[in-house]
Amino acid sequence: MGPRMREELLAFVSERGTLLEPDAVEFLLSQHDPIASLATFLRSCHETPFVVTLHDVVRAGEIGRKAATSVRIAVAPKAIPIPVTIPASFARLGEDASDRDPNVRILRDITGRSTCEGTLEDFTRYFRHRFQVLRGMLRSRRELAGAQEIAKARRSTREVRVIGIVADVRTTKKGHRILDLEDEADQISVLLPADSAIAAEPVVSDEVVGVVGTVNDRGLLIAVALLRPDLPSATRFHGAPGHVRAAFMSDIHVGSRTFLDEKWSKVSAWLAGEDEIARSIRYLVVSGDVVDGIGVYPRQDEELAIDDIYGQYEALARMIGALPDRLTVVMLPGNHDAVRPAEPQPAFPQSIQKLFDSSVIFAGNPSLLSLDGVRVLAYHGRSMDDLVSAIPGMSYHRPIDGMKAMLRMRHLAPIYGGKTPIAPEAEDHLIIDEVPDIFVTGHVHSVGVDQYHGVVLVNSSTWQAQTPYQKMRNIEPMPARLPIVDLSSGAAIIREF
Ligand code: D5M
Ligand code: FE
Ligand code: ZN
Repeated sequence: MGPRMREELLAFVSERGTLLEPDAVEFLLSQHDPIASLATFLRSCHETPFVVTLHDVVRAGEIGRKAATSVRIAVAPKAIPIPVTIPASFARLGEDASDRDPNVRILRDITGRSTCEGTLEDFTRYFRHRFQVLRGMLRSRRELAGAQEIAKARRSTREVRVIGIVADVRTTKKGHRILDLEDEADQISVLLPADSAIAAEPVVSDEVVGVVGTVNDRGLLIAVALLRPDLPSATRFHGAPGHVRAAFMSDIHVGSRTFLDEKWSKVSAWLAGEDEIARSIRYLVVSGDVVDGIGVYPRQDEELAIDDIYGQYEALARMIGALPDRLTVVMLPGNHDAVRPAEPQPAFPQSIQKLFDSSVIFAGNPSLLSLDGVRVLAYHGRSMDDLVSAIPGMSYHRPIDGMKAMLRMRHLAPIYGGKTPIAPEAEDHLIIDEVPDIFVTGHVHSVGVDQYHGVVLVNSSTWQAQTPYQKMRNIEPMPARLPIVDLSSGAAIIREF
């Protein structure tokens, strides 16, 4: 389908005051009548959604399963251009952000609260805490009411419900999946039959799941249902009064030769300019990898433009200092930054904080923030590397899928012992305990906005071009995109620079 159709489709979308996810655009353009397909979907909604996802349009009405499969294959491997259609209402409703005082609180992070020494007792205590909290969430699910301890369930001849942490997961030659589930006292092997839908469910090590099934005469639990803590089905977006916006960045990688300084100048000038949307942005959340760091990977020195760690933060401090005063910046570390690599990571040390204007607020990774009362869970996203390796079909190009998986598991970094180093703190700070209004990650150098059970999802792009390492691994970044979320409605847009 030609560029005319694309334009018409985007114009239609903008007229309706909604946005189309890039995958959804490509999908619709592969349909016989893209606008009619979209209109059918919109008619089926009670309210116009702020973003229409691939999932939405695939499910909508007459669109067959076959088409969905072929499109998934067609769009998966390459980066897709983001349509920069901004609904007129987004610009019109904006409120001047300089009219009110900023209201930022860090509700939760590890800074100053680390207790971990890495002893064996620390590990045991850490996993017990993870298990108990997530089991508590699972127990409140109707399907798992009355869940039994594994030791008791294994002797039952009736249908049982158990909750355990996944110690191992494997696939048999016949395509069955076997989970080894553990609770505090016992363990059991669970079979997800090859011919059932649950066998296709991705399960990862160290997540906590619930199983309904029957134990056979060999002590194997044959599952009929697999349950995750997940989010309640409809969470309400707790909007702030007034249409003030937050913008999201990450992975600036200052100090790298591939840092995109021209793109940075563009976004910086736009933020300081007269654009109505720019003027409505009050908060800028920066979710890690703010500089490229030193010695993060082998032979990094060959790719550095600034080879001094303080020099990198000083350059960043100048860039942040040049942003307009109405912006309150909240900054987290990532895996390239100068704090301990193990998660949860504390906020930057004083030696780095003092390089910045006093208006910058430093938080740990992850952290739960409140911006005008809107709860933002910000996490750099290192665990995406492990999810991409563990879950078939998961891709660096679709970080939103990984974020939804995290929400279903109610955990930011379920897999222990992979690429994501995790410090065994007394409590598991990587559990998604409270349901946020906005969930943001970075790290994968892609971009996306979506929602899941009422939570706005944001993946916050990068300001670094493709690195030689990413080229080798065929990771195509989508740099210089700025996701912006309206803190009153939860509506989200992506602005490209
Ligand atoms: O990560 C930027 C992107 O590059 C992200 O998609 C992960 C990928 N990446 C980087 N290093 C590795 C390693 N060692 N293994 C797998 N994937 C990797 P950043 O944190 O900016 O380096
Ligand atoms: Fe990065
Ligand atoms: Zn990173």
